[in-house]
Amino acid sequence: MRVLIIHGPNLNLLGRREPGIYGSVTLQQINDNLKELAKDMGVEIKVYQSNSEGDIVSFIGENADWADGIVINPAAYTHTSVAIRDALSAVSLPVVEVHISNVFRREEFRHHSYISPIAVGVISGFGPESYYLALRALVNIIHKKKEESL
Ligand code: CA2
Repeated sequence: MRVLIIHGPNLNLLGRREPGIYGSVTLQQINDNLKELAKDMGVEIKVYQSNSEGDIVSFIGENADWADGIVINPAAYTHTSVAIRDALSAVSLPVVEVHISNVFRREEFRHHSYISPIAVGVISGFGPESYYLALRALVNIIHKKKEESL
């Protein structure tokens, strides 16, 4: 089983800026923990971070054939990007949307997501744990899909 992990803009700053909102764990630490968790579950992951909407769209398109599912924190593009939503829809893979913060406790503009309607689920507000929960949930979904298609 293979999963893409995609981090949107500014998440490379995790642990280094705004620890009050996003905590003190770095993106490198989150990725290391995801790799460890994936290994324990027998899953291969490919991790990608970009500050550019177009590069995220291209990455989704170029890696879809390799993957069985996608965990994505689209960051600010959650609230703005029809292009990322269309790219995710086009590849027909299960998508889990992740947020470190609880977006519903924050400003009104963060309450709307272009991604949620095409995701199988959303995990928001558990800090870095949101990513680990998302990976576990996605792996369960992919297992079920594979069983159903047997
Ligand atoms: O809570 C999340 O994971 C968000 O996706 C993070 C985005 C924000 O725009 C979403 O509404 C919710 C922001 C990511 C920026 O990350 C930073 C990390 C450290 C310092 C500054 C920004």
